Parts: sequence; C-alpha cells; structure tokens
Amino acid sequence: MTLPKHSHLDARADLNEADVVISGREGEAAGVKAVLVSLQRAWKQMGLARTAATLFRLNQRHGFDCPGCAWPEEPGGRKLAEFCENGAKAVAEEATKRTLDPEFFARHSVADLADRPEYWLSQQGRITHPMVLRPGDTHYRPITWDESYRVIADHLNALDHPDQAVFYTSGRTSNEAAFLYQLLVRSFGTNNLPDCSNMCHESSGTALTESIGIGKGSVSVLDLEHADCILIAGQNPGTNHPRMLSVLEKAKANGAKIIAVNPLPEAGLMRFKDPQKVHGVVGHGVSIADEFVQIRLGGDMALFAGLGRLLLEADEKAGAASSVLDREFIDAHCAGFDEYAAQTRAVDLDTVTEATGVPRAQLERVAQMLIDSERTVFCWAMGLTQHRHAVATIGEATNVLLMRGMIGKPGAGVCPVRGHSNVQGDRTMGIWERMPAAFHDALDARFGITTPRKDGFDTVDAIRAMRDKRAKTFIGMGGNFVSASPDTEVTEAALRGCELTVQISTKLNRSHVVHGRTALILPTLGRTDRDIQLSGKQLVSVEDSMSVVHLSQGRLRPAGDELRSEVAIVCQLARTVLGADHPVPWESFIANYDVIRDAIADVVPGCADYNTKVRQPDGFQLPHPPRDSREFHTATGKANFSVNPLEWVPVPPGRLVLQTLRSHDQYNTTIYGLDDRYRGVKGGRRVVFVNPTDIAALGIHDGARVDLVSEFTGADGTMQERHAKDFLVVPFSTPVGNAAAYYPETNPLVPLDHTAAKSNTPVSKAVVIRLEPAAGTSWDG
Ligand SMILES: Nc1nc2c(c(=O)[nH]1)N[C@H]1C(S)=C(S)[C@@H](COP(=O)(O)OP(=O)(O)OC[C@H]3O[C@@H](n4cnc5c(=O)[nH]c(N)nc54)[C@H](O)[C@@H]3O)O[C@H]1N2
Ligand SMILES: Nc1nc2c(c(=O)[nH]1)N[C@H]1C(S)=C(S)[C@@H](COP(=O)(O)OP(=O)(O)OC[C@H]3O[C@@H](n4cnc5c(=O)[nH]c(N)nc54)[C@H](O)[C@@H]3O)O[C@H]1N2
Ligand SMILES: [Mo]
Repeated sequence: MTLPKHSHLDARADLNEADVVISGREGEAAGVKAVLVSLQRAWKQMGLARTAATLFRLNQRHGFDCPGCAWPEEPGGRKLAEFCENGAKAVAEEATKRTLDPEFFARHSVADLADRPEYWLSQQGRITHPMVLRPGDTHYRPITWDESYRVIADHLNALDHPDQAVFYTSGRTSNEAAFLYQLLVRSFGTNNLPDCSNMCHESSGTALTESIGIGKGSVSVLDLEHADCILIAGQNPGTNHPRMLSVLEKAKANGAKIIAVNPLPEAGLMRFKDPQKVHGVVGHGVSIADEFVQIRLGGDMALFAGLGRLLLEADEKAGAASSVLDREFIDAHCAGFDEYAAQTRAVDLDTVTEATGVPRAQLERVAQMLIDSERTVFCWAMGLTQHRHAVATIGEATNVLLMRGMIGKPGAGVCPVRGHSNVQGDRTMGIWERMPAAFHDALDARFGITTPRKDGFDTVDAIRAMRDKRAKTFIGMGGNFVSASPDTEVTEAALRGCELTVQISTKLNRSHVVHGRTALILPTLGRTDRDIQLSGKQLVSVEDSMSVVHLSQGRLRPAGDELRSEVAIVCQLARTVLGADHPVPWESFIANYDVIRDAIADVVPGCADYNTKVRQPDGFQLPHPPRDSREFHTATGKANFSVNPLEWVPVPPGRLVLQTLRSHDQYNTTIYGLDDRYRGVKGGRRVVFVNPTDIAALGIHDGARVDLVSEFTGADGTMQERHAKDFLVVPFSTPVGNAAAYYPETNPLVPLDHTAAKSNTPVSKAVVIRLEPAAGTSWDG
C-alpha cells in the first residue's frame, strides 16, 4: 500500500516541527504555571474584556458550562473561578475574537485548505457565514440560510430511503438541541445517529448496562471526597479533567488512598498543585497516587481478574467471620457469583504478571488496599474503553466492586469519567442509534408521529455505509468526523464519496475540507455566546459526568449576525425537510426554549418538571436505580457478575503496541499548540514515546526519525498495512513493548475493522506497529 502525498499527514508542513525540543518534564500538574499559561492564551485569543467576561463565569451558577470536559462542578459554594488551565484554553479557543468570513474562503481554495494541518485550520477563528461548495467549485461561497436548508432538504428528500443519510453528533450540543435533532432525524425516518460516544465511552455504557442495568456512573463528587480508596485506571486527569485533581486532593486530605493504573507516569497522577491555594503557588504540591501501577497496554482485564482471585483467597483464609466479600449484598442483589468465583479462583497469577507486567508483590498490596477500604470508587476513561476487550475489562472491574458491595452506598461506586462536556446529556436526550422501544413510544405519543424502530448506524458502521455508497448524505452536528474517526484514508474516501456533506460548526476543521460533491458549512453559536430569540435571552441545559443536569447561559456577543443557535438550525431545517404540515410545532421551539424543555419533560425518563428542576441553584440529579436504591434493571433483575475468557495484548516479536492519546495542548482534534509540557515535549506533535529498552533492541537511537507502520489481519486473513510518516523517537517511561503517540496524527494507523467486541469502539489504545527509517534516513541516520 502506498500512501498518497498528503501534506496534512506529513510532519513538517507549516509547523516547523524540525524544531521540536525534548526537555525536562514538569514535576507536577497545575500550579501557578497553569494559571499563567491559560491567561496568556486567553488574552491572545479573546483580549482583556472578553477574558474577564468569560473566565470568571466559567461553571458559575449564573454562568456557562465549561466546554472543556464533563467533570461536575462542586455542589454548594462554587469557587469564584473554578479554575483550570485546559478549561480556560477551551474557552479561549471558542470565544476567540478571530473570525473567518467569506473573504477568507475567497482567498483560500478548498484544495489549499485541505493541504493545511489541523492546527492551522483551528487557529483561523470563528466561522461567521453559511457557506456552500457546489459541484465543480474550487472555493466555498456564501449562501443564505433559507437556501442552505433547501439544498439539504432537496438531497434528503431525493434519497431512496432515509437510511441513506447519516446524522452525526459530537458531545458539545445542548440537551435542547440534541433532543430536537434526534426528533428531526427520527421524524425523517432513520435511527442513523452515530456520535462521538461510539468512539469514547460506548464500552462503558455497554458493560455497565449488562452489569448494573444502567450505562452511567453511580457516584457524585461527594462520594469521591469521602471514599477511602480511589482507583484511577486509563485516565490522565491532569490534562483531560484537571478539576478532578482538586477533588482527589480533598479525598486524600480525608484519608483516601489513591491507586493509579496507567502505562505512563502521568504528571497529574503523580503530583498536583492546586492553583486556588497558597500551596499551589509555593511548595511542591501534593503527591496524588499512593500506588502507581505501571500496567502494560490492555492488561487491565487481567489485573482485575487477578485482584478478584486474591480477594476470594483472602476471604477463604479469613474464615467464617470474613468481611472481605459482602455476602449480604451478593446474596440479596447479585446474580452469577458462583460462576464468577469458580472462574476467578482458577485465574493463573503468572499469567496475570505476564499480561500486566505488574509484580506479584504490588498486586498483593493493591488487593490489600481494596480489602482495607470500606468505600471504594473506580474511575476510568479511554485507557479502558478503547481496547478489543474493553467491555469485558469494565465488566471485570465492576465484578471486583460488586464482590465488596461497593455500589449503591455513600463513598463507593463506578465512575466512568466522560469526555465532552455534554456527551452524557446527548445520550439521555436520545442521541443513540439504538434507543429503547419505550423512548420511541414516548416520542410517538407526544408528537403524533411514527418513528422507525430499526437500529441505525454507529460511527464505524456509518463509515462502512458511506464507503460502500449505502449512505450518501452526511450531516454533522459539531465535531470533526474525518479526523476523529479511525482509518483516516478510508474515512476521507467515504466522505468524499457522499453526495452532500454538511457541518454545523463553530470552527473550521478537516471535515469541512474533505467533503462530498456538495458541501455546506453552517456557523453556530457556542456555549459562551449569548442566544437571543423572540421571547428574549435563552438558556440551555447540560448533564455532567455524574448525571447532574443544570443550566448554561453564554453572554458574549456572537462572532457575527449570521450565526444561528443549534436549536434554530435544527428547527428551520426540520420545517424545510418535513414540510409545513409536520405535526411537531418546530417554530414554537425556536421562540422559547422552555417549550422544548416541556417536551423533554414528557418524553425523557427522569425529566418530569424539567423547567422547574433545572432552575434549582445546582440543577438536579437524574435517577440512577443502583445508586439510589440498589435496584438493578437488568435481565436478571440483579447486578450481574460478568464472566469472560481472559484477554490481554501480547507484543509480537520485533513490534510495538501503540496507544494513541492526547497531549496537554489539544482538545480532541482541535490543536491548541505544539507543546506537551507534562511530558517534556516542546514545538512538535509527531513524536513517538518508546521505552529505552525497545529503542536499544530495535537498534535505533533517541531522536531517530521513523515511519510508523501498523499491521492488521483483516477478516479475510490477509495482512493489511497502514502508514503514518516521520515521527521522532522519544525515550519515555512506558512498559517495554508499549509505545504512545498523539491522536489524531496516528488515526491513519487505526484499522476501521479493529473494534471492541460488543461496543464496536475503534481500538485506539492497542495498534500493533513496526518502526521503519523515515525517508532519507537509515537506522543510524
Ligand atoms: N484538555 C483536554 N481535555 C479533554 C479532552 C482533550 O482532548 N483535551 N478530551 C475529552 C474527551 S472527549 C475525553 S473522552 C477525555 C479523555 O480523557 P483520557 O482518557 O484521560 O484521554 P487519553 O489522552 O486518551 O488518555 C488515556 C490515558 O489512559 C492511559 N492508557 C492507555 N491505554 C491504557 C491501558 O491499556 N490501560 C490503562 N490502565 N491505561 C491506559 C494513557 O496512558 C492515558 O493516561 O478527556 C476529555 N477532556
Ligand atoms: N486515535 C484516536 N481516535 C480518537 C480518540 C482517541 O483517543 N484516539 N478519541 C475518541 C474520542 S474519546 C472522541 S470523544 C472523539 C471526538 O470526536 P469529535 O467530537 O467529532 O471531535 P472534536 O475534535 O471534539 O470536534 C471539534 C469540532 O467541534 C466543533 N464544535 C466545537 N464546539 C461546538 C459547538 O458548541 N457546537 C457545534 N455544532 N460544533 C462545535 C468545532 O467545529 C470543532 O472543530 O474522537 C475519538 N477519536
Ligand atoms: Mo471522548
């Protein structure tokens, strides 16, 4: 396979990456440096007045919800500025004063833009006008809103079947817009609602639904603060959920022990300085992890199975009076324990050591910490969800909690830490290709419509459908489908094969320049922008990672008069596509978002009285039967122990297993800058972190320039190769055989068909690669 010349996939296009510098890593996360870095960014993008107007309203009761991540605000007295470096960067990125108007598009052809790196695209500013690219055109041109709705309606209504259209959602969309968007899509006649969650926490939802009957976390911030043991696996909170660190610090002050399970010694897991506190400005900060378990990629299932075995053994040893297992809980609330215990007693601890790389003594220490703890929380993110055996891994982690009765009591439970600020809310509102029948029934009854019941496409299936021309229209409600999805070349070809691609966006990204025959860009308001409709200023609502729903209100002057709210875009599009006699009162929704919330109250479980409850000072928490009353709405009516054959990720000889992850200076596909302070990288992103032992074994040296070649055996048994060119080798503390490099530069290496069992999530954390000398170099060059 030869890689076509794509300069956006090449190393040095426009970026001066030759200047990348590897220096000392910062000893701790956050601290005063974080405040300085974020203020610099904020001033540069927003200027003084907007900086003052935004950073102080971040996550405040009358402010807007931070578009950074889904970590909850602390209830009750919120700090004056719930400050976080990466939250501030996310705001600066959205509230930037830079704008990107029709003249910009007249200056830059689409071919020119397609040659630019993602970083450059995202730095150009907020999009100000609806733009169209007609077949044969070289440049996007302005178009009126009415005309753009007409173009979309003409395409959609000309399809042979509604299932030929794909409606993607990213996780920043408000509850109100998400509810209306799925209503539009289902009214049109399809469940093709793939979302970023398919690539993110889908494995958590699948596993938890099987185990405890609901796919959401069971803890709140207070539970974490009062836990006495918190295990954090596959998550880098210092970069991706920085506000979690102050909660961990509080938990530690209350006596909690923290176990970090990660292949990398991530700065935020090791040391933390709270920028809100005096010791954050002086001194060395708090060390976070009491136990750092440096696990091999994909070793977590074996880790939890090994811990399960040690707990069972300890229970037997303690005899009749043992409190290691919570027998009462198991007997009253669980199913499948005997089968689980039988399998787990037979787990071979040498296999566990081989799969995890964790020494037996440490495994025993961690088991003892779990035994000693009365209140345990497990937190996790992409390090667990993006593996072939992700669902089984999360099931195995949940087993360990169930054994000890750690669900549905204060200070204990499961905590999948969500990514996008409203990804959980979007799901609650019906953004899912497989909503349960009861949800459809409620929609149908409320609006007098008949929604289709056949499951729709998730992200991977949507790419396959577009690739095979079974789908012809792509509409994206936010996000960057082209760059976030696996197998970049395949995904790009899939999008280019569409008749129409539409991106409803705040900022330019690669999905605007890799397009269908006709393409539209529709500029929309973000979280920080004020939203004024006929009835006055509008509020929207969002749900955080802990099921708390609350309001968000932006206050900034939008980047131009032509921007529309996501709600307005959906409703006007719906009217044009579905016609004047469609029974849903679309116009009434635009004028006053309370009307949308009244509909949500009638349709979405747990949302009765939505308009009132969401206006309570800290919003309201959605029901969660295991958390609230130890009820488990599973097939057995109980919490299920899951039993699966043990899987891990061996490293083939001469190869490395690569994880693709985030730097400290990006938000998913939006690149803020080229530094990764906490990992000691400055000025470039095409680096691959490799253990020094592997560097020596492969006969290369620090700073060698290499191509990454992924190897994957397809369903037909043939070996496929994929290439990503020109990366700099950086020695790093990662387990032998395991490497790491940044997403999205490495997405071309992730095979579309390599997905997690049951959740179909792309396996972004275990890509088998080999290293080859980059063009113009040799192994000693
Ligand atoms: N600033 C900022 N904030 C963000 C985002 C962002 O890009 N920038 N993205 C948001 C989104 S959408 C999400 S989903 C979250 C993502 O938050 P994270 O899940 O923290 O993101 P990743 O960078 O993918 O990091 C994965 C972590 O898991 C570890 N890991 C990888 N493989 C394994 C494994 O097999 N086992 C174990 N135990 N650990 C492993 C990695 O070393 C790394 O520390 O963050 C959200 N918040
Ligand atoms: N290899 C690899 N691939 C991955 C991952 C990985 O770890 N490794 N992580 C996966 C994960 S966890 C996720 S969540 C996905 C992320 O996938 P996406 O959510 O699709 O990607 P983002 O980069 O977050 O999308 C950014 C774009 O959203 C638009 N946007 C921002 N704010 C708004 C808004 O308020 N409204 C609208 N309409 N648009 C807005 C902007 O135009 C911006 O360019 O990527 C996945 N892909
Ligand atoms: Mo995510």
